Amino acid sequence: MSPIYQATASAPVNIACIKYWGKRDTKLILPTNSSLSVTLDQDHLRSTTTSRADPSFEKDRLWLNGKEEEIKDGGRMSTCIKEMKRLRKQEVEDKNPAEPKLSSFSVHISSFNNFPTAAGLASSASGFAALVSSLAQLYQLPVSPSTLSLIARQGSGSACRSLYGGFVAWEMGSAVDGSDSLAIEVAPQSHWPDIHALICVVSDDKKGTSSTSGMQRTVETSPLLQHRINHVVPQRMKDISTAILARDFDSFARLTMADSNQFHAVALDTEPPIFYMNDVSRSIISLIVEYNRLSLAAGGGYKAAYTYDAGPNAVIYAPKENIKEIIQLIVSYFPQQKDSFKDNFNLFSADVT
Ligand code: 2P0
Repeated sequence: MSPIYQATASAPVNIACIKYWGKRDTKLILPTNSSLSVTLDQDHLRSTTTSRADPSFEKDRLWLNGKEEEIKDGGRMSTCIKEMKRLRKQEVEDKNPAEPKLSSFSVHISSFNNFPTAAGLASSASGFAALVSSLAQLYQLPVSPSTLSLIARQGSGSACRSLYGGFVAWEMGSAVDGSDSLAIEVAPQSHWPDIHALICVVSDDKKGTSSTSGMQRTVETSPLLQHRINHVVPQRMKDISTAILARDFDSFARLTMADSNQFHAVALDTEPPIFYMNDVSRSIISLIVEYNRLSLAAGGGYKAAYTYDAGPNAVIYAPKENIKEIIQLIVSYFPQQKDSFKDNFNLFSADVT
Protein backbone atom coordinates (compact mmCIF):
# COMPACT_ATOMS: atom_id res chain seq x y z
CA MET A 1 0.00 0.00 0.00
CA SER A 2 1.35 3.43 -0.86
CA PRO A 3 1.99 5.81 2.03
CA ILE A 4 -0.46 8.55 2.93
CA TYR A 5 0.98 12.06 3.10
CA GLN A 6 -1.43 14.22 5.07
CA ALA A 7 -1.26 16.83 7.83
CA THR A 8 -3.68 19.04 9.77
CA ALA A 9 -2.87 22.33 11.48
CA SER A 10 -4.84 25.22 12.89
CA ALA A 11 -4.12 28.93 13.35
CA PRO A 12 -5.86 31.65 15.36
CA VAL A 13 -7.21 35.11 14.51
CA ASN A 14 -5.11 38.18 15.38
CA ILE A 15 -6.24 41.76 16.03
CA ALA A 16 -3.79 44.61 15.39
CA CYS A 17 -2.98 47.32 17.95
CA ILE A 18 -0.73 49.13 15.47
CA LYS A 19 -2.54 48.79 12.16
CA TYR A 20 -1.29 47.60 8.78
CA TRP A 21 -2.87 49.77 6.09
CA GLY A 22 -1.11 50.21 2.74
CA LYS A 23 1.22 48.24 0.49
CA ARG A 24 4.41 49.36 -1.22
CA ASP A 25 4.33 46.17 -3.35
CA THR A 26 0.90 44.70 -4.04
CA LYS A 27 2.14 41.42 -5.58
CA LEU A 28 4.60 40.49 -2.82
CA ILE A 29 2.33 42.12 -0.20
CA LEU A 30 4.96 44.40 1.31
CA PRO A 31 3.47 46.97 3.69
CA THR A 32 4.08 50.71 3.92
CA ASN A 33 4.47 50.42 7.70
CA SER A 34 5.23 47.84 10.38
CA SER A 35 2.34 46.60 12.54
CA LEU A 36 1.77 44.78 15.80
CA SER A 37 -1.03 42.51 16.90
CA VAL A 38 -2.31 40.31 19.66
CA THR A 39 -3.15 36.74 18.73
CA LEU A 40 -6.49 35.63 20.13
CA ASP A 41 -6.91 32.16 21.37
CA GLN A 42 -10.20 30.62 21.76
CA ASP A 43 -11.35 27.31 20.43
CA HIS A 44 -13.97 29.04 18.31
CA LEU A 45 -11.68 31.64 16.70
CA ARG A 46 -9.46 29.43 14.55
CA SER A 47 -9.03 28.09 11.03
CA THR A 48 -8.14 24.42 10.68
CA THR A 49 -6.63 23.11 7.47
CA THR A 50 -5.84 19.62 6.23
CA SER A 51 -3.45 19.15 3.31
CA ARG A 52 -2.79 15.96 1.44
CA ALA A 53 -0.23 15.24 -1.27
CA ASP A 54 -0.64 12.27 -3.59
CA PRO A 55 0.95 11.29 -6.91
CA SER A 56 -2.52 10.43 -8.27
CA PHE A 57 -3.85 14.00 -7.80
CA GLU A 58 -4.07 15.76 -11.15
CA LYS A 59 -4.05 19.35 -9.86
CA ASP A 60 -4.02 21.41 -6.67
CA ARG A 61 -7.55 21.80 -5.29
CA LEU A 62 -9.05 23.73 -2.39
CA TRP A 63 -12.25 23.44 -0.32
CA LEU A 64 -13.28 26.27 2.02
CA ASN A 65 -15.88 25.33 4.61
CA GLY A 66 -16.76 22.32 2.46
CA LYS A 67 -17.20 24.21 -0.82
CA GLU A 68 -14.64 23.91 -3.61
CA GLU A 69 -12.99 27.21 -4.60
CA GLU A 70 -10.99 27.80 -7.75
CA ILE A 71 -7.23 28.23 -7.28
CA LYS A 72 -6.46 30.98 -9.78
CA ASP A 73 -3.11 30.86 -11.57
CA GLY A 74 -0.86 33.60 -10.24
CA GLY A 75 -3.32 34.33 -7.41
CA ARG A 76 -2.49 34.47 -3.71
CA MET A 77 -3.45 30.86 -2.94
CA SER A 78 -1.47 29.55 -5.89
CA THR A 79 1.56 31.64 -4.84
CA CYS A 80 1.50 30.26 -1.29
CA ILE A 81 1.26 26.64 -2.47
CA LYS A 82 4.03 27.18 -5.02
CA GLU A 83 6.30 28.81 -2.43
CA MET A 84 5.72 25.97 0.05
CA LYS A 85 6.60 23.37 -2.62
CA ARG A 86 9.74 25.35 -3.41
CA LEU A 87 10.74 25.29 0.29
CA ARG A 88 10.10 21.54 0.48
CA LYS A 89 12.42 20.97 -2.47
CA GLN A 90 15.10 23.34 -1.20
CA GLU A 91 15.06 22.40 2.50
CA VAL A 92 14.28 18.68 2.37
CA GLU A 93 14.49 16.94 -1.02
CA ASP A 94 17.66 18.61 -2.35
CA LYS A 95 19.43 17.98 0.97
CA ASN A 96 18.30 14.39 1.32
CA PRO A 97 17.58 12.61 -1.98
CA ALA A 98 16.05 9.67 -0.09
CA GLU A 99 13.07 11.83 0.92
CA PRO A 100 9.86 11.38 -1.14
CA LYS A 101 9.45 14.01 -3.85
CA LEU A 102 6.30 15.53 -2.35
CA SER A 103 7.05 18.87 -4.03
CA SER A 104 6.20 17.28 -7.38
CA PHE A 105 2.77 16.00 -6.23
CA SER A 106 -0.41 18.03 -6.40
CA VAL A 107 -2.14 18.82 -3.10
CA HIS A 108 -5.74 18.76 -1.95
CA ILE A 109 -6.48 21.27 0.80
CA SER A 110 -9.56 21.52 2.99
CA SER A 111 -10.01 24.43 5.41
CA PHE A 112 -12.69 25.25 7.98
CA ASN A 113 -13.26 28.34 10.09
CA ASN A 114 -14.84 27.35 13.36
CA PHE A 115 -15.97 30.89 14.13
CA PRO A 116 -19.39 32.01 12.96
CA THR A 117 -19.46 34.52 10.10
CA ALA A 118 -21.50 36.62 12.54
CA ALA A 119 -18.33 37.19 14.56
CA GLY A 120 -17.51 39.71 11.84
CA LEU A 121 -13.85 38.72 11.91
CA ALA A 122 -11.66 38.51 8.85
CA SER A 123 -10.87 34.89 8.12
CA SER A 124 -7.98 35.55 5.73
CA ALA A 125 -5.40 35.95 8.53
CA SER A 126 -6.13 32.68 10.31
CA GLY A 127 -6.93 30.97 6.98
CA PHE A 128 -3.59 31.59 5.25
CA ALA A 129 -1.66 30.97 8.48
CA ALA A 130 -3.37 27.58 8.87
CA LEU A 131 -2.74 26.74 5.21
CA VAL A 132 0.97 27.46 5.48
CA SER A 133 1.22 25.61 8.82
CA SER A 134 -0.47 22.48 7.48
CA LEU A 135 1.77 22.39 4.39
CA ALA A 136 4.85 22.96 6.58
CA GLN A 137 3.83 19.93 8.62
CA LEU A 138 3.02 17.85 5.54
CA TYR A 139 6.39 18.72 4.03
CA GLN A 140 8.25 18.27 7.36
CA LEU A 141 9.95 21.64 6.89
CA PRO A 142 12.69 22.40 9.41
CA VAL A 143 11.98 26.16 9.38
CA SER A 144 10.92 28.81 11.92
CA PRO A 145 7.49 30.47 12.13
CA SER A 146 9.20 33.67 10.89
CA THR A 147 10.25 31.89 7.68
CA LEU A 148 6.71 30.58 7.24
CA SER A 149 5.39 34.09 7.87
CA LEU A 150 7.19 35.24 4.68
CA ILE A 151 4.90 32.91 2.72
CA ALA A 152 1.68 33.47 4.72
CA ARG A 153 2.23 37.21 4.10
CA GLN A 154 1.86 36.59 0.37
CA GLY A 155 -1.59 35.08 1.02
CA SER A 156 -2.82 38.00 3.12
CA GLY A 157 -0.63 40.56 4.85
CA SER A 158 -2.16 40.19 8.30
CA ALA A 159 -1.83 36.37 8.07
CA CYS A 160 1.91 36.56 8.72
CA ARG A 161 1.16 37.67 12.31
CA SER A 162 -0.96 34.57 13.06
CA LEU A 163 2.08 32.25 12.94
CA TYR A 164 2.92 33.22 16.52
CA GLY A 165 0.80 33.41 19.65
CA GLY A 166 0.92 36.33 22.08
CA PHE A 167 2.25 39.74 20.96
CA VAL A 168 3.55 39.77 17.40
CA ALA A 169 5.22 42.40 15.21
CA TRP A 170 5.23 42.35 11.41
CA GLU A 171 8.43 44.17 10.51
CA MET A 172 7.90 45.97 7.21
CA GLY A 173 11.50 45.32 6.06
CA SER A 174 13.28 47.17 3.28
CA ALA A 175 14.39 44.49 0.77
CA VAL A 176 12.67 44.70 -2.62
CA ASP A 177 12.22 40.92 -2.70
CA GLY A 178 10.39 40.94 0.67
CA SER A 179 12.94 38.67 2.36
CA ASP A 180 12.95 40.79 5.54
CA SER A 181 9.22 41.56 5.72
CA LEU A 182 8.26 39.01 8.35
CA ALA A 183 6.65 38.35 11.72
CA ILE A 184 8.60 38.20 14.96
CA GLU A 185 7.43 37.38 18.46
CA VAL A 186 7.58 40.41 20.75
CA ALA A 187 6.43 38.43 23.78
CA PRO A 188 4.58 35.15 24.27
CA GLN A 189 1.14 35.18 25.85
CA SER A 190 2.66 33.78 29.07
CA HIS A 191 4.53 37.07 29.48
CA TRP A 192 1.28 39.00 30.04
CA PRO A 193 -1.54 36.49 30.58
CA ASP A 194 -3.74 39.12 32.22
CA ILE A 195 -4.68 40.78 28.90
CA HIS A 196 -8.08 39.76 27.66
CA ALA A 197 -9.96 40.64 24.46
CA LEU A 198 -13.68 41.26 24.17
CA ILE A 199 -15.19 41.24 20.70
CA CYS A 200 -18.40 43.25 20.33
CA VAL A 201 -20.19 42.30 17.15
CA VAL A 202 -22.06 45.44 16.16
CA SER A 203 -23.00 44.21 12.72
CA ASP A 204 -22.16 41.25 10.53
CA ASP A 205 -23.00 43.09 7.27
CA LYS A 206 -20.38 42.52 4.63
CA LYS A 207 -18.16 45.58 4.58
CA GLY A 208 -18.55 48.01 1.70
CA THR A 209 -14.88 48.41 0.87
CA SER A 210 -12.50 45.45 1.05
CA SER A 211 -9.23 45.98 2.92
CA THR A 212 -7.19 45.15 -0.16
CA SER A 213 -8.76 47.78 -2.41
CA GLY A 214 -9.40 50.30 0.38
CA MET A 215 -5.80 50.42 1.50
CA GLN A 216 -4.52 50.99 -2.04
CA ARG A 217 -6.91 53.88 -2.51
CA THR A 218 -5.55 55.31 0.74
CA VAL A 219 -1.94 54.90 -0.50
CA GLU A 220 -2.84 56.71 -3.73
CA THR A 221 -4.85 59.59 -2.29
CA SER A 222 -4.26 60.26 1.42
CA PRO A 223 -1.69 62.89 2.44
CA LEU A 224 -2.28 61.91 6.08
CA LEU A 225 -1.06 58.37 5.35
CA GLN A 226 2.38 59.74 4.42
CA HIS A 227 2.59 61.50 7.77
CA ARG A 228 1.50 58.32 9.56
CA ILE A 229 4.06 56.13 7.74
CA ASN A 230 7.00 58.48 8.19
CA HIS A 231 6.37 60.24 11.47
CA VAL A 232 3.97 58.22 13.62
CA VAL A 233 4.18 54.43 13.27
CA PRO A 234 7.97 53.95 13.72
CA GLN A 235 7.89 55.52 17.20
CA ARG A 236 4.61 53.78 18.10
CA MET A 237 6.09 50.37 17.24
CA LYS A 238 8.94 51.02 19.66
CA ASP A 239 6.68 52.43 22.36
CA ILE A 240 4.13 49.64 22.26
CA SER A 241 6.84 46.95 22.35
CA THR A 242 8.29 48.67 25.42
CA ALA A 243 4.82 48.84 27.00
CA ILE A 244 4.22 45.12 26.34
CA LEU A 245 7.61 44.11 27.73
CA ALA A 246 6.96 46.25 30.86
CA ARG A 247 3.32 45.04 31.14
CA ASP A 248 2.39 48.72 31.17
CA PHE A 249 -1.36 48.70 30.40
CA ASP A 250 -1.73 52.50 30.51
CA SER A 251 0.73 52.98 27.64
CA PHE A 252 -0.55 49.93 25.77
CA ALA A 253 -4.11 51.28 25.97
CA ARG A 254 -3.21 54.84 24.90
CA LEU A 255 -1.19 53.63 21.91
CA THR A 256 -3.80 51.07 20.82
CA MET A 257 -6.67 53.58 20.89
CA ALA A 258 -4.58 56.30 19.20
CA ASP A 259 -3.60 53.95 16.40
CA SER A 260 -7.16 52.75 15.82
CA ASN A 261 -8.23 56.42 15.65
CA GLN A 262 -5.51 57.27 13.15
CA PHE A 263 -6.25 54.25 10.96
CA HIS A 264 -9.88 55.39 10.71
CA ALA A 265 -8.68 58.96 10.10
CA VAL A 266 -6.61 57.87 7.07
CA ALA A 267 -9.63 55.90 5.83
CA LEU A 268 -11.64 59.15 6.05
CA ASP A 269 -8.75 61.02 4.38
CA THR A 270 -9.03 58.71 1.36
CA GLU A 271 -10.65 59.93 -1.87
CA PRO A 272 -13.52 59.02 -1.93
CA PRO A 273 -13.64 58.63 1.87
CA ILE A 274 -14.02 55.22 3.49
CA PHE A 275 -16.17 54.78 6.62
CA TYR A 276 -15.78 51.57 8.54
CA MET A 277 -17.29 52.53 11.91
CA ASN A 278 -20.98 53.25 12.44
CA ASP A 279 -22.93 55.11 15.16
CA VAL A 280 -22.82 52.14 17.53
CA SER A 281 -19.05 51.82 17.04
CA ARG A 282 -18.63 55.49 17.93
CA SER A 283 -20.90 55.16 20.98
CA ILE A 284 -18.78 52.27 22.26
CA ILE A 285 -15.72 54.52 21.88
CA SER A 286 -17.45 57.20 23.99
CA LEU A 287 -18.34 54.63 26.62
CA ILE A 288 -14.75 53.36 26.92
CA VAL A 289 -13.39 56.93 26.97
CA GLU A 290 -15.76 57.81 29.82
CA TYR A 291 -14.99 54.56 31.67
CA ASN A 292 -11.27 55.37 31.52
CA ARG A 293 -11.85 59.05 32.41
CA LEU A 294 -13.66 58.14 35.62
CA SER A 295 -10.90 55.75 36.62
CA LEU A 296 -8.16 58.30 35.86
CA ALA A 297 -10.06 61.04 37.73
CA ALA A 298 -10.18 58.77 40.77
CA GLY A 299 -6.41 58.33 40.60
CA GLY A 300 -6.51 54.93 38.88
CA GLY A 301 -5.19 53.89 35.48
CA TYR A 302 -6.71 53.02 32.11
CA LYS A 303 -9.20 50.18 32.39
CA ALA A 304 -9.79 49.27 28.74
CA ALA A 305 -8.66 49.98 25.17
CA TYR A 306 -10.85 49.82 22.06
CA THR A 307 -9.68 49.06 18.56
CA TYR A 308 -11.56 48.77 15.25
CA ASP A 309 -10.46 47.10 12.01
CA ALA A 310 -11.98 47.51 8.56
CA GLY A 311 -15.53 47.19 9.90
CA PRO A 312 -17.83 48.43 12.69
CA ASN A 313 -17.10 45.75 15.30
CA ALA A 314 -15.22 46.71 18.45
CA VAL A 315 -12.42 44.73 20.03
CA ILE A 316 -11.76 45.78 23.60
CA TYR A 317 -8.50 44.85 25.31
CA ALA A 318 -8.54 44.95 29.09
CA PRO A 319 -7.03 43.31 32.14
CA LYS A 320 -9.06 40.22 32.96
CA GLU A 321 -10.44 41.68 36.20
CA ASN A 322 -12.31 44.43 34.26
CA ILE A 323 -13.94 42.23 31.62
CA LYS A 324 -17.07 41.41 33.62
CA GLU A 325 -17.70 45.09 34.37
CA ILE A 326 -17.17 46.05 30.71
CA ILE A 327 -19.67 43.44 29.53
CA GLN A 328 -22.21 44.76 32.06
CA LEU A 329 -21.59 48.34 30.90
CA ILE A 330 -22.03 47.53 27.22
CA VAL A 331 -25.14 45.48 27.74
CA SER A 332 -26.71 48.15 29.96
CA TYR A 333 -25.88 51.08 27.61
CA PHE A 334 -26.90 49.35 24.39
CA PRO A 335 -30.16 47.54 25.18
CA GLN A 336 -31.83 48.93 22.03
CA GLN A 337 -28.92 47.76 19.87
CA LYS A 338 -29.22 44.37 21.46
CA ASP A 339 -32.86 44.30 20.30
CA SER A 340 -32.44 45.89 16.91
CA PHE A 341 -29.36 43.85 16.02
CA LYS A 342 -30.88 40.76 17.61
CA ASP A 343 -28.43 37.93 17.16
CA ASN A 344 -25.86 40.22 15.63
CA PHE A 345 -24.91 42.12 18.74
CA ASN A 346 -22.78 39.47 20.34
CA LEU A 347 -19.98 39.59 22.80
CA PHE A 348 -17.14 37.14 22.58
CA SER A 349 -14.57 37.02 25.29
CA ALA A 350 -11.27 35.63 24.09
CA ASP A 351 -8.04 34.70 25.76
CA VAL A 352 -4.79 35.66 24.15
CA THR A 353 -2.89 32.57 22.93
C1 2P0 B 1 -4.49 44.95 10.42
N1 2P0 B 1 -6.20 45.22 8.63
O1 2P0 B 1 -3.35 45.34 10.73
C2 2P0 B 1 -5.29 45.87 9.54
C3 2P0 B 1 -6.13 46.83 10.30
C4 2P0 B 1 -7.49 45.84 8.61
C5 2P0 B 1 -7.37 47.03 9.47
O2 2P0 B 1 -4.70 43.73 7.95
O3 2P0 B 1 -4.66 42.84 1.16
O4 2P0 B 1 -6.83 41.42 4.93
O5 2P0 B 1 -4.89 40.60 2.26
O6 2P0 B 1 -2.89 42.04 2.74
O7 2P0 B 1 -4.39 41.49 5.60
C6 2P0 B 1 -6.62 43.82 6.69
O8 2P0 B 1 -5.78 43.60 5.61
O9 2P0 B 1 -5.17 42.71 3.54
C7 2P0 B 1 -5.78 44.26 7.79
P1 2P0 B 1 -4.36 42.01 2.39
P2 2P0 B 1 -5.54 42.17 4.96
O10 2P0 B 1 -4.97 43.89 10.86
